[in-house]
Amino acid sequence: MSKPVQVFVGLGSNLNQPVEQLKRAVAALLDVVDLNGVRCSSFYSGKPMGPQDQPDYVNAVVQLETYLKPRPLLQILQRIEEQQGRIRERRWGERTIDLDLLLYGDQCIDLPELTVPHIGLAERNFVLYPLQEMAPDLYIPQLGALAQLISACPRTDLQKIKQT
Ligand code: ROI
Repeated sequence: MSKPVQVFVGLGSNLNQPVEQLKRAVAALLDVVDLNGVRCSSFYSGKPMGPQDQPDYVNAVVQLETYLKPRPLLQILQRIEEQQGRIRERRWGERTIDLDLLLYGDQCIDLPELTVPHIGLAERNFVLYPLQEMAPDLYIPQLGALAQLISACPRTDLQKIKQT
């Protein structure tokens, strides 16, 4: 085996105790033998992107290393969503837990079930700011330097949550 791929996963929840949902998802990722060096950003709270008649979100980004190919990795993320009883009522609506494969090394992936870099990444402050905390010098394929994207994406209402 050559080198593991560096992966970033976005976590989001706005139902059923979002902070606990995120903690559970991080614990589940730490438990997967094929995922190494799992570390999580701070948790952030913010207003929903999309319909405003839903609770605020809690978001974070996890960085990890793996030799898994994108599809098996995606299946692991989906299994964790299912284990946490993922509810998704409507498009762009409330959800118990979302695990989005944001970045897979420097690869661009365009499959029916998976687009990497994740669609909308450049407009989502709740992804960019936690990413900056983890990897300030990151370069995002097709989109450019993270620092550049951050400078074009206002932080607005995004707040770091104090963690105990
Ligand atoms: N808005 C925020 N703030 N955080 C999310 O994780 C999130 N996820 C989504 C939509 C509905 C687009 N809005 C969000 O899927």
